Amino acid sequence: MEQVESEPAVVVFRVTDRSIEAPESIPAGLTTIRLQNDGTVPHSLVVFDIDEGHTVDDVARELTGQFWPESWAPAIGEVSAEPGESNEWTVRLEKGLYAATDWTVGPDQVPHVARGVFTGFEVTASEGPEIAWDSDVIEIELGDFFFTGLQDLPAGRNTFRLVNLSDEQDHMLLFVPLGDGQTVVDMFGDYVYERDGGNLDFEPAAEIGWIGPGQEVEYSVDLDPGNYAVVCLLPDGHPGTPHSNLGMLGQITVSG
Ligand SMILES: [Cu+2]
Repeated sequence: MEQVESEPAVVVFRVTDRSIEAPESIPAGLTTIRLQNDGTVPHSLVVFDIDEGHTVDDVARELTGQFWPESWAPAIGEVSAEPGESNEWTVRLEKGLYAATDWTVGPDQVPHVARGVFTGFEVTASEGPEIAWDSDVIEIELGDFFFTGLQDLPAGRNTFRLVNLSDEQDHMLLFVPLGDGQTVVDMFGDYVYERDGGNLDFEPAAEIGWIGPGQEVEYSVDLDPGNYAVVCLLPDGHPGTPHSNLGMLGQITVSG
C-alpha cells in the first residue's frame, strides 16, 4: 500500500480510578495511544493485541497480575502518567480485537483491574492511505538479551522507534539517572527483581513500556543532561532473572 507522511491519528484513553473511557472502534493504521489520567493516583495503560480465536473476555479472565505470559495477546506498549497528566506512544494498529487496562497495583495494594480499569476495543479496516512511520527517529532493536542502537543523546525530547526481535520475550527500556561517578554496573549489575506490587526501588527518568514479541513501537522521552543507566528489568520467566542481568544493560550520556 502507498504510504504518506502525516501525523498519526490520536486516540485518547481516559483512565480514572474505576474505569477506562475509550472509543469502542478505531480505524486501523499508525495510531498514537494517549493515556489521560483523570484519576487521583498514578495510572498506567497497557494495550494487548488479541489473536483471532480469542476474545476481550479471555484477556480479562487470564489477567491476574502485572505479568502476561499469554502469546495469543502480546502487549503492544505501555505508558504511565501522574494524576492530571498524559503520556503516549505510537503503534501500527491492525484489524482485530484489543484490550486495554492498568494492570498495576494501587497505593492500597488493590489491582486497578479489580476496580474495573479494563476495556476492549475493535480495530476496523481503514479506507485511507497508510501513514508512514516517522523517519527522523533513533532506531533500537531489542533481543534476547541485548539492545542495539543505544547512543549518547542531546538533552530534551528524543524519539525512539523500538523493534522487539524476540519470539517469546517481552522487553522494555528504563532510563535511570546515575549519581556522580556511579556506573550502570554499580546500580544494576546484580539487580534483584523487586517490582512485585508495582514498587521500584529507584526513580526512572523515563520509561519505554512493555513491548511484546515481534512488536514495533515509537516513544518520545524527555531527558535532562547527565549520565543514565539504560536497562530492561523484565524477568526471564516468572519469577526469573531480570533481563538486565542477562545483558540488557547499557549506559549513555545526555548532553545539554
Ligand atoms: Cu527485556
